[in-house]
Amino acid sequence: MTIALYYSPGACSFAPHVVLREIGLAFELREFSTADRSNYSPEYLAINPKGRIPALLIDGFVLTENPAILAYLGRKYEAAGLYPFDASEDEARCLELLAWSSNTVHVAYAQILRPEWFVPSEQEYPPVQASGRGNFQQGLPEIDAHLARSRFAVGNRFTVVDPFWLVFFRWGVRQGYQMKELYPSYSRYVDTVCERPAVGRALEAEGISIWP
Ligand SMILES: N[C@@H](CCC(=O)N[C@@H](CS)C(=O)NCC(=O)O)C(=O)O
Repeated sequence: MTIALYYSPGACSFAPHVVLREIGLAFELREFSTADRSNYSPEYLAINPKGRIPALLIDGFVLTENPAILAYLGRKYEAAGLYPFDASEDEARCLELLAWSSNTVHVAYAQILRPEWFVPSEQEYPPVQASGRGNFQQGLPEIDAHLARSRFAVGNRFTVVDPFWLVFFRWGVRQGYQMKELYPSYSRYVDTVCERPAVGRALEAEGISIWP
């Protein structure tokens, strides 16, 4: 069975990358870097016509959209314990946080990095980016407050949501935010999550780090 993750170093594809390693699957990493726009190459568009990263290929089945990929992996490989089946409220929370992470926090960051997706003319980029920074900086304290009450995104267990939140933390560092001072609970949680061997291996494989 061929399992492949189409990723770009440091992109949101880092979340399913960690999940694949947590599950312990043998998989191929296929790099299509957003930095050089190879995610818009004909080769990648044949996999995902939207040109967005990530895409997951499992035995001929291609899946896109991070929340779908993360929930699918968590549910399909139930034994890894990355998806809460046992308590319906936990499962609902997991889906709620995947949706919010994708449609609110991730989109805020896209406003900063890719204003051209939101407005047609370059003159309009600065206000879109400013609004993105505002929106992103609303998401980060929400995560911090959540983690002041809860060990992981969903209660006491590491789930498919957590590697997604690790991505946002790293992006906050990249934006130059004083993450440790501003978001102490989020920072402590990231230290804990980074102790997981799967996270360390994924960082190494992508050639990235949380801190510069
Ligand atoms: N809704 C998509 C969004 C994916 C997305 O926008 N990914 C970024 C990387 S984090 C991307 O593909 N960017 C393309 C680019 O920057 O050209 C999802 O949840 O998977």
